[in-house]
Amino acid sequence: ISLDRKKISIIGVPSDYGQQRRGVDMGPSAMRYAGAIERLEKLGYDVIDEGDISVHRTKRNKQYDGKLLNLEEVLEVSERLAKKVDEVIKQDRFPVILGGDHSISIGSIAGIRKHYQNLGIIWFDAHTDINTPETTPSGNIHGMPLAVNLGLGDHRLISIAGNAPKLKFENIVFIGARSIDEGEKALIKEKNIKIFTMHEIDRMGMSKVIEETVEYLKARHVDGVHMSIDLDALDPIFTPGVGTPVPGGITYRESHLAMEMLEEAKMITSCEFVEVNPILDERNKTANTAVALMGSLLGEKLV
Ligand code: 6HN
Ligand code: MN
Ligand code: MN
Ligand code: MN
Repeated sequence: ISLDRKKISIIGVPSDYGQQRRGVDMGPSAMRYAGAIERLEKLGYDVIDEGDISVHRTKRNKQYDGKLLNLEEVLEVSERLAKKVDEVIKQDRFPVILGGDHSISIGSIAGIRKHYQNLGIIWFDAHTDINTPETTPSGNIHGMPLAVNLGLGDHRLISIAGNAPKLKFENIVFIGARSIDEGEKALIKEKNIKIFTMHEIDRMGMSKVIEETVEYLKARHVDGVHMSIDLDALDPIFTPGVGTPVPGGITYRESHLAMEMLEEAKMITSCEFVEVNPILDERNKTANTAVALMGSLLGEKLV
């Protein structure tokens, strides 16, 4: 799939089942309202808004299955999303996925992975979302999508769209992390996963961080790269509308530079924008930032 073909499909995933704060299910609406489709059309893309994956709103939050909150609902959404993403890529269109909380990555990566043998992942996030049912402090599945895609965790989650692990530890790059649970730290160290925490961003600058990210993934010979951005990667000053804000994050300009450099690298083959919660936001600031980043990632220039 190549962005040169100028065909994009927007897929909304109005799910808040991966965590316990209401409102993140309205993220896709907030990003559409912030002008996502018009912004991409202005760049010359043929944009199809595929609408939202259907998410049932019947049961809520109370039923734990072991330590996995809303497991049945997350499974259902993930299966549907994986199928939709698969269809879109089959049509040779570039998927832009709008969340929803970060548990949606279970389905998006499961769908994307069918088209790549050696998929790379760039994960912008204050967190590392690599908890397992054993290490989770919360039971919230939005803290687990990478573990699931690596084949760790509940068997029903890891077998969405096929049993084989969807990702390799060495094909993941974390950028912006500053809140990592003990169990996650142990796994990141054990598997030697590439990570640029806020410390590295401070020391090296975002420019060098992205250069090294691109070099690293090229050296891994990835055949596609999925860019997943949790808006809590940015400092809450710029993106207050997120469920799990952590101070000391990426600045507005640093985030744009990252997107601009990834666009120049012509490496990204799918992307998603998650954890936008308009209920917690200030005048749709977080959705506006997400859509501006989308513009930069997909080729918008300052002049
Ligand atoms: N997110 N590490 C914490 C947990 O509950 O597992 C927070 C996860 C946040 C997840 O922001 O996508
Ligand atoms: Mn249902
Ligand atoms: Mn996060
Ligand atoms: Mn996340």
